[in-house]
Amino acid sequence: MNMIDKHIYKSLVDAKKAGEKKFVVLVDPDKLSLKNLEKTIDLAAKANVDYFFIGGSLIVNNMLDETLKKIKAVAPNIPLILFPGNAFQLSYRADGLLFLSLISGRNAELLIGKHVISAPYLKMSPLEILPTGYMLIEGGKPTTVSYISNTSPIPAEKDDIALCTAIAGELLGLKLIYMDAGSGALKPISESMIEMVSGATNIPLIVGGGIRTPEKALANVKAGADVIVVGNAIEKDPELILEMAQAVHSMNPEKLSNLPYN
Ligand code: 1GP
Repeated sequence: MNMIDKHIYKSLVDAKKAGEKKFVVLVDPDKLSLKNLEKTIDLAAKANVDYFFIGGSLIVNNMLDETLKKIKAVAPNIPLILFPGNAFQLSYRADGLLFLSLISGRNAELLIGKHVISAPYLKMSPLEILPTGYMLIEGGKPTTVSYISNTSPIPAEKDDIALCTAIAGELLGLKLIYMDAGSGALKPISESMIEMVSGATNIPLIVGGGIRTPEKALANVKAGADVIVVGNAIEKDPELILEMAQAVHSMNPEKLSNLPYN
């Protein structure tokens, strides 16, 4: 039986209200060896990671289902959220799905086109659908996502464009904003951009791309990010999960007193 309560969005909104920060480990089923996957799941369970995002721009093998099965077996209490790189990356073994609209771009297919194709499947599916305004921010090198999506990211210094894009996303009724510098970004998103966007919107703000240290993760949550996503750095060094999760959770009200990152 699935042990996850299907209330991912409610838990995100409640956490935001309470000033609680969430830490997400991104797993790209194509990149992780089975050995590293097992280690990553073990460490994530120990570190009280809040969610797994599962996805990648180019999942080319049949590892998606296998990965989901494996995580469910070892860490059944951590919700699994699909972060699909394309409309084929669907599995009912997950708990939720980021229904991404690429609002930083002007590619109609990724704003609404693919959604129309996948809508009837998603409507029937048991997955919790999380409508997400996805914003690519320039991160110092061209990313697979900007190449595949045929869109330009928002320039890293243009805080005002990010701000207006996020506000538009919220006004359109999207439930989450995900600002992403892209996997392995050389420059993660600046704290000033995070601060501006989070100050002007009320929906949970997810930030990822190129976050490599617990210090940067902490700086981002202090700037107003509600959810921090790390993939690449953890693929390289799974042990980082413990420090990263601790840094992000050190902001949480009940844990303020005894953690090293205050
Ligand atoms: C990418 O935001 C995620 O879409 C995570 O980025 O792999 O660089 O941590 P990293």
